[in-house]
Amino acid sequence: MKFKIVSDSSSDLLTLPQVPFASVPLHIIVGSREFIDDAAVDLELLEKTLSAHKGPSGTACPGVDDWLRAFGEAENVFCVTITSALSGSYNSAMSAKREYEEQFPDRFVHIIDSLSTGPEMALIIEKLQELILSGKEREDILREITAYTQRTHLFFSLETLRNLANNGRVSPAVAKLAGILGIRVVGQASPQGELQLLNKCRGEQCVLSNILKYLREMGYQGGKVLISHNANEKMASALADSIRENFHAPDVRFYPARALCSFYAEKGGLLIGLELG
Ligand code: X90
Repeated sequence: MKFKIVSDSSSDLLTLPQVPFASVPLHIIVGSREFIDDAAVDLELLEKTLSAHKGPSGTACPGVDDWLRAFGEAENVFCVTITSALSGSYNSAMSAKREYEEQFPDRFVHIIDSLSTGPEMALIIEKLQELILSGKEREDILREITAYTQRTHLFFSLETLRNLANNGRVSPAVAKLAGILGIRVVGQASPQGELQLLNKCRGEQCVLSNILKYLREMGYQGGKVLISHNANEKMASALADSIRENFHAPDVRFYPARALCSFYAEKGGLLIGLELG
């Protein structure tokens, strides 16, 4: 196998139609129960368990062996991880890369720190698939994907930052700013791969018009958009429609997030990955 794409499960992708792909699950721990974010995870049961649970809950990133298993026998691996600013996933993938290349000197692993998550990772992965299918050589793929990651972006709308704050992924000050019932925060992945809040909104219309405004300000011109949501198909679909209409965007898709992003984005959360330029 010449090329393989690997990511952790925060990309929300389980398979790719045309290129060998593996997703390496993160784990969600709720009291004494552990949910593995793979194809078999019961998202409804996770949601029920979380709502009923009063104590702490958390997550764990993949270990080095999990990554090594996913790299498998591939000659060239392109691997995309969740932001290294919020998770150990990237570091663990880097250790796996070192072991893999030491054990098989003729093989190559390139790890991309997405400095983001969810749909922005999915954009990078779909672009990798396209580059591989077009028959390009490894060095060209590497150059083009590096340039591509400079023109993707992630916005989000969240109804609560509780799980992020309880797990130390946002500062208590940021969580406090967002902590009022009925308020949604709109934000983006910062250049350092952290959460950056942009505005607070009461009501869906405010979120939708804010996101359109930020897209315009960024110079978005109708590139591909992927939207993942936690139990909020209605808003995801409304946002997709207005992006299609306002920017004549031909490729705007939405889908439910899987376990890791659902846990942190929480009910009602939306993540929006987009291509600029
Ligand atoms: O290693 C681990 O246990 C995983 C920790 C992941 C923490 C962050 C997950 C964020 C999920 C929330 C909104 C989008 C934030 C984007 C900032 C880059 C989604």
